[in-house]
Amino acid sequence: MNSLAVKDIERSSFAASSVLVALGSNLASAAGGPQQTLQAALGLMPAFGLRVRIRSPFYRTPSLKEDTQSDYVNSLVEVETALPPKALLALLHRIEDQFGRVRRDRWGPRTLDLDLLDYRGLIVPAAGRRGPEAGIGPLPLALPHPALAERAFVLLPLRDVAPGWRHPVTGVSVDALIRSLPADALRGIEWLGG
Ligand code: PH2
Ligand code: MG
Ligand code: MG
Repeated sequence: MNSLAVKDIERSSFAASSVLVALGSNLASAAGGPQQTLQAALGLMPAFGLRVRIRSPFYRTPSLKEDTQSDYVNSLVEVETALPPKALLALLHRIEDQFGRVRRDRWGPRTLDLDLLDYRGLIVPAAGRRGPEAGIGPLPLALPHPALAERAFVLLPLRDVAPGWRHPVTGVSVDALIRSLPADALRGIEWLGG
């Protein structure tokens, strides 16, 4: 009989091929407020060789780390790129810089944050420079993004863009990750559309 072995089915569900980038902003930039900043960053991506294939709606989300900080606007895109992951991460940092990103402290408010969440299912463990000693500069490449599974502001737009997505390390689906968030994790999140 011509059927797939279970191990092949498992492998095929892990065979992620997309490159996913999360966008966030909670400070105005020269382009305008947070949502306009995200729009402008998306508009600039093709000039940097990044083709945006799918974009999620925008969400207004309470700041995760500091309830004294302004709300964020978050979104998420699937991009097409010929760049390898380290070069892509460096490019994302350059685009952040173009929007006046200033790094004063690790969790400070930001004009533009572009996080590489998943690069075709590749696994690159987080090495060095994390935690309190990490300083305030950009962190080295880690894939998938280490905090992705706990963040409603990433998981909701991720489900919009890639509903069949599974965590490359655990195999847990994006739906199951959303369901296992703490009860209050979705509180205050507003769907902005767009
Ligand atoms: N990004 C952070 C810290 N906290 N909170 C929300 N709601 N959205 C973010 O994008 C975000 C955050 C660090 O990058
Ligand atoms: Mg970042
Ligand atoms: Mg971030």
